[in-house]
Amino acid sequence: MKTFAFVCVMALAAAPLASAQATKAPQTKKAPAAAAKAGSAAGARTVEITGSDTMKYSVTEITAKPGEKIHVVLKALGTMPKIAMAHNFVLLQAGVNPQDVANAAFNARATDFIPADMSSKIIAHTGLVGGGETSEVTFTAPTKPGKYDYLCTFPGHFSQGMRGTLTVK
Ligand SMILES: [Cu+2]
Repeated sequence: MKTFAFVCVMALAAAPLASAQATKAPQTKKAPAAAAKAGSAAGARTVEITGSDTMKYSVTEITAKPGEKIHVVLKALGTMPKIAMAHNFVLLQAGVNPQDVANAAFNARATDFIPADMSSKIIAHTGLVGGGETSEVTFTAPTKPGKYDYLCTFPGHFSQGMRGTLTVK
């Protein structure tokens, strides 16, 4: 009984160490490439966002001036295969329910989870990125002050909290 308990304690102690090392290494290695690419959208302010295997954005609040040019660079961290874990950034027009877009996206794998019949509800979106990939989009923030939702439309990610808000003021 005593031996069993000791083994359990050792396993618990080792787990956090291993996961901390695993998440640290890729970030430092690949950061320079993303930064070099971000300079391409002239005159726009760059916002870098990462998406993780835990289905979260690193940035969930963006503030912009009315009509400001914004350049979003989305990078997927993580090691899962793209078919099981990928991310995008989809910015919605004011008043659009992100749940409706997430629901429609479930059946839109052929278009990388961008529902074709919802283009009028979307201000801008990146491509779909798997682990280590980067996609970027430049757009002009709405001129009307207010809050605009953005979300990842990969199935299940919105309900896991992969969403954020662009505030124009
Ligand atoms: Cu996602």
